[in-house]
Amino acid sequence: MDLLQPSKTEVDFTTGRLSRADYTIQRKLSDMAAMYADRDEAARILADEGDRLIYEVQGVELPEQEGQIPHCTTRILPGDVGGEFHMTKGHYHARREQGEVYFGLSGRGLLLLQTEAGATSEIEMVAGSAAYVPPFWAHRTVNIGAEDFVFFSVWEARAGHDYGTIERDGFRKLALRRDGEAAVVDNPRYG
Ligand code: M6P
Ligand code: ZN
Repeated sequence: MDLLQPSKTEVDFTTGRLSRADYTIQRKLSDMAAMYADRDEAARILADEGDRLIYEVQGVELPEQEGQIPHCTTRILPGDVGGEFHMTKGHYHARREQGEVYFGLSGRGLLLLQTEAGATSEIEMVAGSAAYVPPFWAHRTVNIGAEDFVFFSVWEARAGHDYGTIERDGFRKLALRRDGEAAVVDNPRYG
């Protein structure tokens, strides 16, 4: 295990910008068009309006060693695709036995969780919400507000991201805009 020097990063709560980011990931609609329930609408947006930024992650990178604690911010832009709110790809941890903590910094979000055994859960998040993602729960975040939804995440370095399972099966629940509010409904195409 490497002996690292203590370090500090300033976090802008409104933008999620880190003063010292090792990496920035931008996910656009074209990166995840197939993940939205209404794929036709995703294709129409790409054709008629062009690509759009859905979310951005800035993080502190650490060696993938037991006990290292990577952390990052995520900023999800407001909006929807065919009524389905802008969201992250979502993932299980490659090491299922690793959990994670999310802390809301600004805006309004929904944390969708599910297990492979079929359990689901939704947690509303605002600035100040500390949400716990226990081991074995896949997690996806959704912006259900009119402003950017920004949160801070902390996990164990060996957790790893398993995107493939979600890319194949989707999420069991969808977060849809209904009468201006968020409604969580069953995904008819799950699995
Ligand atoms: C959170 C953490 C990150 C993750 C990010 C975006 O900040 O869980 O590890 O990368 O959300 O989510 P995803 O990787 O599912 O696109
Ligand atoms: Zn995670």
